[in-house]
Amino acid sequence: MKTLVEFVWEQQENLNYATGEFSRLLNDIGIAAKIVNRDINRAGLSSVLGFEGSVNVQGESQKKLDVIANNEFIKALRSGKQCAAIISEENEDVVLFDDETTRNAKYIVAIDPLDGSSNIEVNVPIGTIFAIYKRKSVGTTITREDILQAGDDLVCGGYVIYGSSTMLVYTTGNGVNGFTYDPTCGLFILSHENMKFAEDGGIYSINEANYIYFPAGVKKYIKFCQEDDPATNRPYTTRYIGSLVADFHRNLIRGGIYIYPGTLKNPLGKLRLMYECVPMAFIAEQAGGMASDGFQRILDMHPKDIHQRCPLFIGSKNMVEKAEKMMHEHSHDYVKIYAAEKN
Ligand code: AHM
Ligand code: MG
Repeated sequence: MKTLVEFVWEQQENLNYATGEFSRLLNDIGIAAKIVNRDINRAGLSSVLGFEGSVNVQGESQKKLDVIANNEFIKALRSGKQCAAIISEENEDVVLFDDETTRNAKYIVAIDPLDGSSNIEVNVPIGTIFAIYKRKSVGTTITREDILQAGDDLVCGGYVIYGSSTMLVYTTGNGVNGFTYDPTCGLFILSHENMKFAEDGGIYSINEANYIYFPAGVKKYIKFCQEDDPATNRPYTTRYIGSLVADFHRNLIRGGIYIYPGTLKNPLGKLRLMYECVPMAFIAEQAGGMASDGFQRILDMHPKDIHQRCPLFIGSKNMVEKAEKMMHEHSHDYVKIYAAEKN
C-alpha cells in the first residue's frame, strides 16, 4: 500500500530534484482536496449549497462552494509556502503571495477549484483541476513570463474527482497515476497505476443541445459516431455528465472522447485554457491520448490571458485524430472566425 505522499517523494528522488519543495506543494493540494471533499460530502447538511451572490470574472454566478473551495486551496498553498502565485477561475487577477518566503517560492499554480459546480446540488461528481508551473524568475518580482507559460512548460497536471469515491490523478510527465481517498484513515492511496486511454474508445461526450451552433466538422464527427458499423464498434455510446473532470475520468478508464467545441456564436468555446484544457491535455498525452483545439495540439498553445477560453477535443488518440481530420475537412465556415478570435 503506497500513499500519495510516499509516491511523490519516491518520484521526486527518481527525477533527481529531491529538494522536497514539489512534494510539499502537491501534498498541500492533497490537504486542501480533503477539506473540500469533506465540505462537498456534507453539502446538503451545512447550508453551503446555493449562490454566493457574487459573479466571477467569466460573468458566472459563484456558488458558495466555488468560493469555499477557492479559499481552501489558496489557504493551503499560502501556508505551504512552495507557491508564489495562483491563477484561479474565481479570481480576476493573479493571487500573489508577497511574504518573504512565498515570494521566492519556485512554483505557480493555475486552478479551477470546483469544476462542474452547476452540478453541486444534484450529487453528481464534480472536481478540482490544477496545473503547476515552475517559475522562470526566482528571487525577483513575478513576471508576465512566469504567469503566461506555454502548455509544454507545465511540470504537473492533475485533477481531483469528488465522485462515488474521491480520487486524485496526476502526472509530472512520467505517466499518469491515480490515488483513491480512504476516508477511514484520511489518506490518498495509490489505486490506479499507469493509467492509459484505449487507442480506440467507444464513448463520445458532448453537449449535443448546442448542435445547431457547432462547426460543420463537429456535426460530421457526431454523425460518424452514430453510424452503424459493427467492425468499428459503431454506433458509439454517448455519455455526458457536464463535469469535465467526471466525463474525462470515465473516458480515461473506459476509452472515449470529450468535446467542448467552439461554435459560430462562441468561437473559443467555454473552457479555460490555463486551468482546464492544459492540465487535462498533459494528463491525456501522458496516458497515451490526445488533446487538441480541433486544429492544433493544446500543449503547443501560448496563453495571452490567464482566463483565455479554448475549444477542447480530448481523449482516445484515434478518436481525437478523426475529429481533428473532420474539423480540417469541413469547418471552413468556422476556422476564419476562430483564427480571428484566437489572436
Ligand atoms: P465550470 O468551471 O464553471 O464548472 O464550467 C466548466 C464545465 C465543465 O466541467 C463541463 O464539462 C462544462 O462546463 C459543461 O458545460 P455545458 O453545461 O455548457 O455543457
Ligand atoms: Mg471548470
